[in-house]
Amino acid sequence: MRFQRFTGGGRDGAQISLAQPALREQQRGLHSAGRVVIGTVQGDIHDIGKTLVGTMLAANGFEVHDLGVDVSAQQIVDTVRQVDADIVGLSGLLMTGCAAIHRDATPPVQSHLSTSSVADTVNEPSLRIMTVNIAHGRGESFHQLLQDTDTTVANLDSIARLLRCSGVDIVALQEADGPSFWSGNFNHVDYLANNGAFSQSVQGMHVDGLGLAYGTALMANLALNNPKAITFDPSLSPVPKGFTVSTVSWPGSTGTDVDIVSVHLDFASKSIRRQQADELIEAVRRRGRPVIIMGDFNTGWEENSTVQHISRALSLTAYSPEEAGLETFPTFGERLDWILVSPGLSFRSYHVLPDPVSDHRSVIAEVVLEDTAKATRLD
Ligand code: B12
Repeated sequence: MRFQRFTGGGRDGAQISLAQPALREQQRGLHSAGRVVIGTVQGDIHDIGKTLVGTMLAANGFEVHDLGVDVSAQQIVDTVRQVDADIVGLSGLLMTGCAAIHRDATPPVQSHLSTSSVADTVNEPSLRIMTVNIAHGRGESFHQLLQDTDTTVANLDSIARLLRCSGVDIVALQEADGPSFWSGNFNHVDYLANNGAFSQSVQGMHVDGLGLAYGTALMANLALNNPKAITFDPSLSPVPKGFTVSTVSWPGSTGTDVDIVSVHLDFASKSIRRQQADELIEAVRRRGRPVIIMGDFNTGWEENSTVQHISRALSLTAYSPEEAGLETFPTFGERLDWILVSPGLSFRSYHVLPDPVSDHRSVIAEVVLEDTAKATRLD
């Protein structure tokens, strides 16, 4: 199946509904020029352009099966088979729908080493960043022990497709496995870097032993300098957590180095989270650079929460912290995954992606260096 991109538009819904009866009248008596299945892809509800196109096709003698909006790949495939369609037309205006369109169209992924370089992947003075808790490759299922390796690989393939489709420069991963008996005995970060087309990766194993290895990681198409992985004081929690940090040179701005952190904080106890946060704050201060901290903070923006504590201590900004609709943990409807940026950096865009890659949803943002001030050092 080939996809073609259309641009343009500019009519409104009222005009379409006025035009439809007349067009249907005109269509009567014509024999079908072909069967068309049309719809707006999953996660997307924009339908003005799609309806306009469907109406014009119907007026020109096509038999149009309009599936409406937020249509899954399976619904499309089923209808194509059912009506024996000649043409499939998919509409999608959201960048986040891109992975849904590609899900069934992308050929099986082969392992390959990325050949991309800083020069050919980053030419804007902004950074496209993403954070995602990949939950040991279990997708939305209950536990990784209960699934076979093929399922783990298929789940990671979905994440790799999302990463390629989103075109991010840097991604922060949490619950990212090294070879572990419960998730196929292979390194998930290496697999995602190869299949998601990242040239660099840094992985911090906060748990390592007894056949299990996992933690936080960064993958990028920029040089990841001064990499370091810190596991929080293990006496704090029976399930060790920590963070991975590296420095990147801001694309297009000589001399601006920024630390990028992928962090995972304790899920069970606020006091443990607070102590882990203090370790993180101290380490970030010691490095002395502007910072972007991304990850699973296991806490929302409520009064005095750990995410607020970190933001305040390091003067970091979160994107619209009180805004509804940016929840990342659907089970409890909570916003647990955050991106915090230093003064001098700001968000050009920020989205929570609908793709069900794990029990968490991924967050994608474009961050720009403000013209007036270079990002502030934390000393
Ligand atoms: C109207 C609109 C809405 C309306 C949609 C109403 C409706 N019933 O469709 C509402 C308010 C609901 C809406 C919601 C949102 N929107 Co909106 N929306 C727009 C807007 C302003 C116009 C789109 C439109 O209808 N254009 C007119 C039609 C006629 O043109 P068209 O869609 O391009 O269609 C033409 C071609 O593309 C082509 N075509 C289209 N489909 C098909 C299919 C086939 C088969 C073919 C052959 C051709 C074809 O032919 C058409 C005729 O020329 C655009 C901005 C813009 N100027 O495009 C943002 C825009 C698309 N929305 C945007 C966003 C982010 C959102 C929200 C996420 C906002 C939010 N935070 O809630 C939500 C999305 C919710 C969801 N899950 O989908 C972004 C998307 C950014 C991105 N690339 O990811 C845009 C680009 C605005 C922006 N600059 O930020 N939106």
